[in-house]
Amino acid sequence: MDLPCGPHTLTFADRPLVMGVLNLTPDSFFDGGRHDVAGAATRHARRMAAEGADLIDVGAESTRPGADPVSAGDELARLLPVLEGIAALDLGVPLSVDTAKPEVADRALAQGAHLINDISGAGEAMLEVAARHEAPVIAMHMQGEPRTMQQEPRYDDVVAEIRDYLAERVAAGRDLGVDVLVDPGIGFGKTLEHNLDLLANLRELRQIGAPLVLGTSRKSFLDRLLGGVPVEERLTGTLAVNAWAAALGRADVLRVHDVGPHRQLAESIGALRRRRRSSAPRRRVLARGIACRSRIGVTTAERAKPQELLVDIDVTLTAQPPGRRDELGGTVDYAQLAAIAQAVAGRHEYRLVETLAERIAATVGRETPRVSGGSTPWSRIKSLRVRVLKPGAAGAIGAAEVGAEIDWRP
Ligand code: HH2
Repeated sequence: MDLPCGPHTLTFADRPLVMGVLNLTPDSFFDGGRHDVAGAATRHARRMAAEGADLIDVGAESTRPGADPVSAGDELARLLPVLEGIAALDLGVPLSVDTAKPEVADRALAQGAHLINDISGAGEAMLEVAARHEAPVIAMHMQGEPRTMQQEPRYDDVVAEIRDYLAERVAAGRDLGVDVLVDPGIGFGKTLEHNLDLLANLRELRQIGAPLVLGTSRKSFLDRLLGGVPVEERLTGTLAVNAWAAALGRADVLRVHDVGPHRQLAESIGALRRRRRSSAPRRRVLARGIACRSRIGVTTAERAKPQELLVDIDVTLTAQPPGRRDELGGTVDYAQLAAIAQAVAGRHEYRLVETLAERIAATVGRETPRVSGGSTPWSRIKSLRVRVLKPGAAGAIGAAEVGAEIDWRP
């Protein structure tokens, strides 16, 4: 997917993009005071571009827990000279402005920034600024405000609440023709457990259908997770969490202080993803139309005697290691798939076809039927689809097919 971003294009393909952090603040939790004079800031921007940053995020207000707000005037006084300096370097990299103030975003976009990064979720005024400049926006979730956000954050279901909130911001952006990227806001009004729940369930946030941005870099949840690690020593933890998030959670943009190591991480993930795609076509073993008999139905009368069912089982297998293409150990036995379906159908009474489908799937998953002779099985079941059809019931209501289908994962 390509996202226009001023004269640049953000391409979301095999690897996550690396967004380098440039804080022009005296008080940011990691790089505060290091780049708060214009010369140091532009040098750091150039270094990050050379190390492989895909974007540079320039911020002039610290949002660390407990930070005091900064006026728009002070924020602009820090930002504008640096944006001008970096724009003059022509680094070939889009610049984002990390601000929650629409008036600051407006001036920054006019001065050469290309997208907005708003930790306050990109409200209507911010979306209007973005629309006017035809700039994309990162909408980040935060509970509360930086000064107080870590005092007892609460959620009923942190993943669902944040997914719904971000989906709503994407919809609001779409109404104005603005491309919105989403960010769950790690550490912004979240306990360690909230952060871990979000990181472990990023795919649920991806269902929103917008590019997913993630900022874990050297944050204090790593200190708590790892049992006391100062900010200077959190690079390894950051890399581990970001590798997980990009490889398994499919995070699209990693917002980081350490660009070089993250570009290596991103390239490694990209190479592995391409390799897996080229070397491992998806394999499915099918056993369809398996004739089964079962006492099944909602009413007692229906369950009084067995009825004919047709069961389809589609087994998706894990990738084959190179050089192990035609080996019996790498597949499942479709004769055994049929035998399992018939045994599970005949063993009990069921009221619902989906219950039977689930039982068949769980049994196939547990017993992983191997082809005899495949003495050292190395392949695993990645997922299963089981469909149970009731031909008799379909005929009675004038339908071609009735039944249920479930997707199952180990
Ligand atoms: N985190 C920080 C600031 N901006 N923006 C997005 N989209 N996502 C984040 O997770 C995020 C963010 C906080 O980190 P940092 O800028 O390094 O610190 P400080 O706020 O103290 O300047």
